[in-house]
Amino acid sequence: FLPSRNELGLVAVGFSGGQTKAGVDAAPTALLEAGLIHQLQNDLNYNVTFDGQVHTYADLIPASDPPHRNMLRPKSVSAVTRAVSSQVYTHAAAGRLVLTLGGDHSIAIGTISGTARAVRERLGQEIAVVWVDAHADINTPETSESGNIHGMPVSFLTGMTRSEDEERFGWLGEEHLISARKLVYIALRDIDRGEKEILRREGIKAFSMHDIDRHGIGKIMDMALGWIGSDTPIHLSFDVDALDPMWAPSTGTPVRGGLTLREGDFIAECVAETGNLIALDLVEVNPSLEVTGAQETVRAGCSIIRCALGDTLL
Ligand code: HAR
Ligand code: MN
Ligand code: MN
Ligand code: MN
Repeated sequence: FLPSRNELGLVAVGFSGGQTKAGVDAAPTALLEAGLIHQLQNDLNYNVTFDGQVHTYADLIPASDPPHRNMLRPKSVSAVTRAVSSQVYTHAAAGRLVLTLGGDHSIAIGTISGTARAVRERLGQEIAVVWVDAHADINTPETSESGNIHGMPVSFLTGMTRSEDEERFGWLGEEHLISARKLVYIALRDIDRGEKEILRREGIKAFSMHDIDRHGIGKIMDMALGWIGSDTPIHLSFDVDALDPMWAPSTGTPVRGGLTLREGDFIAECVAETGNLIALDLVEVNPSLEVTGAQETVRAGCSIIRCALGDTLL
């Protein structure tokens, strides 16, 4: 069931409702205009299945969407991620490696739930998630200081946050969830107080920038992939703000002291080398921030994608 070597499903999600800055919804278009599909087809030999649309899900966004349990725009994010989940599921169930272009990181509620369900159905197995980010995005609605759902996706995906309300993430079932034991963070450096407590309590594997400085990225990847084990399908969720703003300035919540471009590419290459990658998200590129730097960030995003999808130097 692991995706056939050269089949790729592409989902373009032009959605920004998980946070408050306009522009992140324009990222898929910017990445595609940079020639991403050509690179995937011609340089990497993928057969790309793509509906040709940057989805905005306009018909799914309700006219009224008041805050609920401290979440901003809960119905909108719920409806969009539900649709994304089924798009990603369809590609994965058809044996395609799934590449999703965000959008803000709330969309991972959709992407990861989609692959989790497909792998559970086909293999009876749980997926592993490698979450590369300056942030842990594991706030519950109650611990969040911002109310932005892009800071909460992991709490929904691990079942720590649950809802009975179908229109506000109640659609997430057991088949969509992941195990906190099979989640690994890399590049963390801006974690909220409540998140630290959650990470500690749940015993979640996390490699911070401090750990990367201490051991080097090579050793960190050995430890991260060793934790996951060799025969587990991996969903790689890559937030471009994991990179230092020197390399990726055009993003909504930049944090200094991050990965070099090479370290980011290396992480992606190591995941590719396992042969177990089943899905990749590239999120939080915001082309409207840093007028001068947007092309740099877009190029960095394309580079991460190529590396994760198996581009090799030699
Ligand atoms: N922790 C903060 C919050 O919950 C900031 C989250 C920022 N998230 C992203 N995705 N940019 O990683 O609001
Ligand atoms: Mn994130
Ligand atoms: Mn982030
Ligand atoms: Mn903070």
